Amino acid sequence: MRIDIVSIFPEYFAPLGVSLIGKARERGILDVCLHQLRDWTDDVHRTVDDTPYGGGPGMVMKPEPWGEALDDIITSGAATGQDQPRLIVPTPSGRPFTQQLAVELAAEPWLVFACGRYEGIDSRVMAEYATRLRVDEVSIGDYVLAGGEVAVLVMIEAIGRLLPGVLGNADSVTDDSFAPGAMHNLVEGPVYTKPPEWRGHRVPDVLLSGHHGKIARWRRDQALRRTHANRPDLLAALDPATLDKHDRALLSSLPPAPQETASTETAEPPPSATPTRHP
Ligand code: JAH
Repeated sequence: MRIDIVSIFPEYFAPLGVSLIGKARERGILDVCLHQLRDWTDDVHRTVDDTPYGGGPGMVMKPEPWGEALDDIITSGAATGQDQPRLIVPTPSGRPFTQQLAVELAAEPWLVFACGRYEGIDSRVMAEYATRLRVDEVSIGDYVLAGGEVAVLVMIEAIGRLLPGVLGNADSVTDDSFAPGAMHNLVEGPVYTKPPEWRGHRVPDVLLSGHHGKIARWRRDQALRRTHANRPDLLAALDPATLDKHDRALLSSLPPAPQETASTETAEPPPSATPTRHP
C-alpha cells in the first residue's frame, strides 16, 4: 500500500518510523510519502490560510496550494502505475472512522491524507477532488484537535496493522471480531497474566480453573458488564437474538448506568444521589 500525507507539519509523522508501522515500511509492505503543503505556495511568506468568507473566528486553508499539491501527488502516483487514490480528510464533521472503515481502507492500494489546520480546508477542495476520486471526510471522535495530523496517525495505525504480513498476521486479524475471545458488538472484558497475586489483587479463580466452559461464560459476563457500564450505546444497538438466557438474566440484574450523557452533564444532581469517590 502507498500512503501520501500532506501537512504543514510533516514532522508530526516521525512516529511512523517506529514500531509496527516502521517495520511494515522497512519490509516494503507500506510506502509512506510525506509532503510539506507550503512547498506548493508561490508567495514569499508561503501562505496557506486566509480569512473566512461570511466572517467568523479563525482562518481557513486556501484552496490553491491544496490543488497544486494534490494534482502533483496524483500525477506522480499515476506515473508509477497506480490507479486513482482515495482522498481522506480528517475533520470533526466527517463520517465516523470505525473498524469497518479501517478494513475497507486497508484493501486499497493507495491513500492520500490531507491534514487541515486552523478552521479547516476550503470546502471547494473536497468538491473538486470528489469529481475525480473517492473523497471521505472522516472523524475519529467527537472532540476538536488543533489539526488533522494526529487523526491521520490514528487511522494509519488502525489500517496498517490490518495489512497482510504486518501483525504476524495469519491473515485473519482483518476483523478483530475473529480474534480469540472477541464477542461481536461487545467491548472486551479484563485480561490478566502472571503472577496469580500482585499487590494483594488476585486473578479471578475461574481463569486458573482450566474449566473452558466456565471461563467462556465468565468472559462473556464481564464483556456484558463492561459494555453496560462504558458503552450503553452498543448494548442498546445489540440484536436481542444474539443474547442467550444467561445474558438476558445478567443484563436485567444490572442497574441503569448512565454516564456522561448530555442530560446528566448539565442537570441538577438527583437529591438522593450518593457521590462516587475517585482516588
Ligand atoms: C481540527 C482540521 N475527529 C477528530 C478531529 C479530526 C480533525 C480535526 N479535529 C478533530 C481538525 C482542526 C483543523 C482538523
